[in-house]
Amino acid sequence: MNEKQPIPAFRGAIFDLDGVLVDTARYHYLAWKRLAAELGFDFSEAGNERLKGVSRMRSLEILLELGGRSLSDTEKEASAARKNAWYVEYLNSLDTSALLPGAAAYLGELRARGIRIALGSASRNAPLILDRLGIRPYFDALIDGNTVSRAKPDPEVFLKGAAALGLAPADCTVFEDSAAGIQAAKAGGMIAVAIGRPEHLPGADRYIASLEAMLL
Ligand code: B16
Ligand code: MG
Repeated sequence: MNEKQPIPAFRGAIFDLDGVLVDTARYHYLAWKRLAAELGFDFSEAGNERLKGVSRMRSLEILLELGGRSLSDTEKEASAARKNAWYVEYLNSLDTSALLPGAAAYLGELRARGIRIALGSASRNAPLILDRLGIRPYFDALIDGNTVSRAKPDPEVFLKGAAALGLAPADCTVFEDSAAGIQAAKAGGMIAVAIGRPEHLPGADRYIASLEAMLL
């Protein structure tokens, strides 16, 4: 992977959370697996890959599809709430070891350079996660699952991020680990840096293995 492809200078950075700054996929997996077990089927780690970057309700629908089950809307609401309660319980053991390589150092470096920073995540638990990891003070704006109505690949989350930073989309770089997120960033007119490989995340302006590659 060529990690040194140049990208244009930018004034704002917008970060996805899970898979970019922090690894909470394991906790999501354990909570979904517990729900699947209650519903009478097994849920594999391979299945969990399909839930990354996807909203809570859409994740539940994919899980039910994989298990060959269907639930009423009311049952779905209750199941999603149960999964989330377990997930939040697991988050109690979250500590700075869950921060991905280079994440805290790069946030610090951007702040020192006067770059404005926003979060652009699908997670409704984003504020809790940022607080537990002690990285909330780095952010000028938080846009998350509580503030957006349209899921990625719709660009809403990143357009709101740029607006909250007082910047034009073209002045912002988005850091993302999901294909839908890369599509959303490009649809919004932003520079997109993918954490991952081109074959999984087509259309980005640069590919890196982790934020460590961004450090000066
Ligand atoms: P919650 P991101 C996403 O976060 C996760 O990748 C995805 O697995 C999860 O279902 C989604 O947030 C919603 O999370 O249930 O906590 O609201 O990658 O957009 O930061
Ligand atoms: Mg993500």
